[in-house]
Amino acid sequence: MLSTQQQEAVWKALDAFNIEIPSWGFANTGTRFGKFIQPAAATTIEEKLSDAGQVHRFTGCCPSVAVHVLWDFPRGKAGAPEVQALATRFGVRVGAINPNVFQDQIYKHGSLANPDPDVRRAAVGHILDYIEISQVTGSRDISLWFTDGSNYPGTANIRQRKQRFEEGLKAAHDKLSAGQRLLVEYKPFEPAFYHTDIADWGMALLLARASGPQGRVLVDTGHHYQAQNIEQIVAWLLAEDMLGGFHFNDRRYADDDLTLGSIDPYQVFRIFHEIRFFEWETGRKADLAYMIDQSHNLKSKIEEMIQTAVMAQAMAAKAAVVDLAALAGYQKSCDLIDAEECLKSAFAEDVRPTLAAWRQAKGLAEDPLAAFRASGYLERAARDRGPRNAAAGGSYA
Ligand code: PSV
Ligand code: MN
Repeated sequence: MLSTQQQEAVWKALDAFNIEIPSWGFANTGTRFGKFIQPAAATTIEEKLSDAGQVHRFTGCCPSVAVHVLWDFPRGKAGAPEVQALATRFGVRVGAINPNVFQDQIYKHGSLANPDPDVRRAAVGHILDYIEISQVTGSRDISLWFTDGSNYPGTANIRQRKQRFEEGLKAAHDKLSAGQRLLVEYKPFEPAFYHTDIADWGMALLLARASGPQGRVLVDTGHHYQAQNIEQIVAWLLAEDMLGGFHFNDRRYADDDLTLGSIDPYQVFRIFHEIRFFEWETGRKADLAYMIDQSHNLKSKIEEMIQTAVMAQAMAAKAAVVDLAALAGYQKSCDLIDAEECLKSAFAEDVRPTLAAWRQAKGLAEDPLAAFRASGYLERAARDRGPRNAAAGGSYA
């Protein structure tokens, strides 16, 4: 049972906590072995934003939607005001803009790191167009993830590729408005299997810094090797003032895109704890974009996104009840068992009653998933979209 003081801390944390949902989480996706089509899956940006609006309506903590330009802006820049208007219609706003410089055939050997200057120019050109879109939609963050890399030793000049990345990212950074940020995401594998140009947080940090003062690192929790200590990376990036935000998901093996906290909720808690500890110790608010990056192959998509948002809130709430003053004291005197118990006891707290009370006070349903299920939205979507999904065999975007 939480004390009154702990309940207040949870309340404050929930008031300040929002998490962005990805448009691609509502579309039919799969693995490289195939896709299982869902009748209610969204196939247009209108449907994706409508679904996202449902997640926000029932959770109250997902007011913005990350978009992938190639998949969500079929008319490119020209369509940006329409997408913006649709988002407003469904009660959400357009969040991070994700340029796509990986699907076009010209990117077979990379984008910003491609040895061919024409391809590099095209990639920079695309990113600049996408930044213009962000300026129409009022999006603050440009999230950059690249597939650049190589599959076989000896086939790429790794140092030259690094330099080309520095040049390309600088060019992108130059186009940002004041207040915008360039978020550089890293991933150690896939689709390149020998080397990925931005393979880890250290490389992303160097490139984000080289891009300019508005460059930051984006940590996707699925983009690490097994057993890597992600909260340590978070703590270091916070200390360097270089953490821009997260792509949250869970994983068992690789970049599995599983529901946040479905495998290791304690890790999510530890990440939130490091952020709160940083804020408490420095007296500074960490300026972070919390985003979900999951695509749901088997589970029902809107329901799964609600599950994720609820899990994120619960972990943020548990992190808010860690007694930081006590913890700092135990750490200082090397009271290992007390320090460990202090952290673990917060994780063990049942925050659900406080979450329910907070929701009720905000005019939200106490159980967002049950309320969504009772709304009949999913059945209506399946009825309306089913024939199209069946005929098209689904579409990735
Ligand atoms: C790549 O695995 C990634 O994490 C990037 O963030 C992409 O934008 C996203 O997934 C969707 O493919
Ligand atoms: Mn990601």
